[in-house]
Amino acid sequence: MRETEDEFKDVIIIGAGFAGLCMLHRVRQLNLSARVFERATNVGGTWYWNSYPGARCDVESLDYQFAFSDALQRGWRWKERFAEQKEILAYLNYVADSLDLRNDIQFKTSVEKAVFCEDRKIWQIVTDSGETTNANYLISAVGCLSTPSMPELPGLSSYAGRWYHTGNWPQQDMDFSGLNVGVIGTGSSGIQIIPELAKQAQSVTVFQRSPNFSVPANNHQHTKTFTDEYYDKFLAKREQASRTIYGNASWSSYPSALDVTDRRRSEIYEEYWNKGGAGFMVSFADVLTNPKSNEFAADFIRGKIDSIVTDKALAKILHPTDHAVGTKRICVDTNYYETFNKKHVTLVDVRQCPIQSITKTGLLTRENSYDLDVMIFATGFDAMTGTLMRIDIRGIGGMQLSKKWAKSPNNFLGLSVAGFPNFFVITGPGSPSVLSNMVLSIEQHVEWIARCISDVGRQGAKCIEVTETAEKEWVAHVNEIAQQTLFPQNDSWYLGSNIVGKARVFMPYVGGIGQYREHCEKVAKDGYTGFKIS
Ligand code: N01
Repeated sequence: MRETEDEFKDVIIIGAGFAGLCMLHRVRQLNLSARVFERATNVGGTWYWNSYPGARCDVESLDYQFAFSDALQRGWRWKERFAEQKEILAYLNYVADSLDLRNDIQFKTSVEKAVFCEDRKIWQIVTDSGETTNANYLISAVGCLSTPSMPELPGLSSYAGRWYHTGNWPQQDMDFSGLNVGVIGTGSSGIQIIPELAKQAQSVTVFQRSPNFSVPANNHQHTKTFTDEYYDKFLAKREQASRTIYGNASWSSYPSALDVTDRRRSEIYEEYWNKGGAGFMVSFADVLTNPKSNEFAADFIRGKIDSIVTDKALAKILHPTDHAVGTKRICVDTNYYETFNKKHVTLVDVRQCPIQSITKTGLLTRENSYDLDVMIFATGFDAMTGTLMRIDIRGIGGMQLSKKWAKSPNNFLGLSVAGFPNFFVITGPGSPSVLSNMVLSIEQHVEWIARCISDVGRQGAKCIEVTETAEKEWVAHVNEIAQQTLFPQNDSWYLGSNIVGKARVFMPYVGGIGQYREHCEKVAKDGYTGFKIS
């Protein structure tokens, strides 16, 4: 297509999950034209693709929603404390319909390439259909966990059964009754799907490489009175939450696990365990910074595994021992450990007995072969950068983002990248993102970007780009804070170490969303310090 025929928009947004929908709405409020490109057939992002049985959010439903519209908030009622995937997807459809967003979203369309044209200061965006659109601004709303990671196991193409990845689940409901099912992977996705499969399947064989720490969700239905009362205080709570570390107003911590008696410590862990949810991680303020405090928490969870799983040898295999609690994201489950008391559920320790290959009928480890009708890969994601690095994004001088980020995903505030003008990343590496209530972080980023675009326009300028110096200083700050915690000490997807060949860099900002927000506010208030505006 000739350039003159290309369509022009003020803003192109990639992705129609929470971030893309929110950004589109905000851009429209600025009276700018926008288009969202979305590879799925509908809105939802991660909540569209992760539709496996048991998929649920580990942030409480009442906090996992937008705060920017009172009408939107009051028009929706969450059923449960932790919403299941179907309900979150319904919520996002409700948002898209209520705000009439669909006519600016182009579904079944992937962005393949985006090139910054230096002379005209615009982005030229090419989709998988070959269509080209020009835009002043390019905004990534691709999410942090949107590119599934498949292990390289020989023989998969010869397998006669069905196989699925939890992060790319078919949209229709599936019935596993009477089937022998194998699950590879015991992170959050595996831990959620295994109990659900065990309710249906004839047998479930779990292939575990590393055990994970998991705490009970203690999920329950909301009463109308509770929800009404909560909504009355919703905005005040959100404001309070945005000044905390993880974005949860109802989480509070005891100071240090080392300052209390053994008995008192156990009582406190018990209190958090019974409350349910990831709040267990903040039982004491130093769980993620002091190895001794962390080990107390780890011992408590291992003790719980022993008390739940009746076969003591099996309980031992489920004990996580290779990482500090929370340095891999803690899992939140419903009857995960209990499921291993069922006779038709088998645990295979593939660290002891590695998987050798997939066969025509199932899976072969060093010691056994397993006949499986269905194989489920709950093997995670190329997180935080994987999706963007697969798009051919080229900035100044034709520099490719994937090359720039090959050794480290350098950025400023997790929002902007030197050499890539007029390009913003919502909840990118270098921001709190996955270590916070994601919806809260998304809204904060969307608001910041909208204000920035509007301020640049008001100055009569066309282009905003972060400087190398500001980027370097931010990366140093993010690393310095991470080093004060236990996070960088253990392999995890936070560090990219689950992906072969990926640079090992701790990606999220752990200074807390309160402190992070202050950084962002200051930059904007001081006239976008660290940026060149032209
Ligand atoms: O992925 P993971 P996930 N052979 O990377 C194993 C979010 N999420 O999809 O640890 C055998 O955590 C791997 O083993 P190991 C949440 O943020 C949220 O479960 O590498 N095993 C590990 O056990 C979460 O943290 C919810 O040794 C192999 C597993 O696969 C993030 O998504 C729900 C293997 C991968 O675990 C990712 O979770 C679900 C191999 N070759 C997900 N390769 C909520 O509740 C990998 N594994 C909101």
